[in-house]
Amino acid sequence: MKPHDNIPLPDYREYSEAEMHKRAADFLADIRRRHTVREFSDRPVPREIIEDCIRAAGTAPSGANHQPWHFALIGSPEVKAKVRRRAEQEEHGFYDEGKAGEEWLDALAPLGTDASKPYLEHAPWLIAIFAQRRGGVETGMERKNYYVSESVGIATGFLIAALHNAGLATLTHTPKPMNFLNEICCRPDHERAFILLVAGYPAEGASIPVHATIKKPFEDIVTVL
Ligand code: IYR
Repeated sequence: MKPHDNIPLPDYREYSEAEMHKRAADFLADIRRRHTVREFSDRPVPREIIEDCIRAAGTAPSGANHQPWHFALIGSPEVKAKVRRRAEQEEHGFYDEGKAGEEWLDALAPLGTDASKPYLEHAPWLIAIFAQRRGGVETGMERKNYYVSESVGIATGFLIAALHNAGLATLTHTPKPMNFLNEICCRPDHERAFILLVAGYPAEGASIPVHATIKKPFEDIVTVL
């Protein structure tokens, strides 16, 4: 075993039980207002806001603290246009050329989605999230990473919550396959495109599918032992 150093837990804050009840309820009320949006305004959003949200994502727990993620922040209209063109190509194969299969298309029908993805150009920011198969606690290391999907999934959750907290709408977009993002974002082969996150203001009059508002009752998602 290698020696390890510890430091006293920094920054922990204990709340009274009353405060805890209020904070838990307030967070619930706030996160309940988050909805995935597919109609975005082209109103600009300052880059520093998105960058702070990515900093928040970067604090997520990860396997062996290797932080196996990379966030490619895309604001350039030319790059967004490229992403849209390549994503729509893949989505065309998915929706219109049989790649999805009947069961998948049937599951998506209540969302009303199709191969057209104008928001990839309209929204001010796209964040291509990459999962690193190899890396380490410092950039440039070549060690094996662990629990990569779990770690990047948690970081993505932090990012979505941070963007919502900042007042921005998000969409998790996953064209299949997504490896064109490696090429466009100049990311190496040992990184796998995980999710393409769209972030910005919702378009005026934006709507969401009724299907997306159906949330499982608490009793169905929890077992208390
Ligand atoms: N990537 C496609 C299809 C799609 C798949 C799932 I699973 C969704 O929850 C939503 C869409 C698209 O973005 O249209």
